[in-house]
Amino acid sequence: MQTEFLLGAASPAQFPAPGLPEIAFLGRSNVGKSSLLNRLTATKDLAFISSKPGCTQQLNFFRVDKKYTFVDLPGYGYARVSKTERAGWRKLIESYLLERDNLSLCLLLIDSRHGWMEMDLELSRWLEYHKRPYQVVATKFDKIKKQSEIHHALATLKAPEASMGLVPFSAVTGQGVREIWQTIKTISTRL
Ligand SMILES: Nc1nc2c(ncn2[C@@H]2O[C@H](COP(=O)(O)OP(=O)(O)OP(=O)(O)O)[C@@H](O)[C@H]2O)c(=O)[nH]1
Ligand SMILES: [Mg+2]
Repeated sequence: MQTEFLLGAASPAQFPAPGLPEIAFLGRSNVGKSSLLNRLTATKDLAFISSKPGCTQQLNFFRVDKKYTFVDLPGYGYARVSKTERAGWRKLIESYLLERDNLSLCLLLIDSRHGWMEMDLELSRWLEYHKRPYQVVATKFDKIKKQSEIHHALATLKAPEASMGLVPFSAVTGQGVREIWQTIKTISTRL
């Protein structure tokens, strides 16, 4: 897959001109947004990954296969940033989600082991209110090993009805890649 880094934006003025159908990666800090992006595009070091939360601090735009733009967003819920900084990120992410005309799909990531946290629910309601189509991705599914725990996770993670469903995903095994691509392709043809 031919993928290139376009630019990193720290303010709406720096967003690239809207063109191709755009896919946004949203979720708590450290949930695995950059890892998902790399796995979907089968590029190892495209989006920078770190075990340290708060790694991605701006909106990073990538052109994928000359057909899509993927946007890696900074994670929310990271405790070790100042209040002002957090408010700044929130404003940046919200203005992106509100104003971006070519935004086709949001991927809302939640950690399979922790499930829905208050801020994830808040974001899902916000996306619904603003009529942004989104699919829920349950990340790090490889960390759930026992069959009984897998059943339990799938039963409790449940996607909101207004979403496009939930896909269990692992950046380690590649589980879920095909399903997510299917959603991206389906929704992009609607634009
Ligand atoms: N076992 C396992 N580890 C994962 C998976 N996805 C991500 N990780 C690990 O989780 C950590 C965070 O991954 P990132 O992709 O950087 O997370 P992020 O959401 O982009 O984080 P921020 O940019 O800080 O918001 C890294 O140590 C990854 O190696 C997965 O599917 N399985
Ligand atoms: Mg990241």
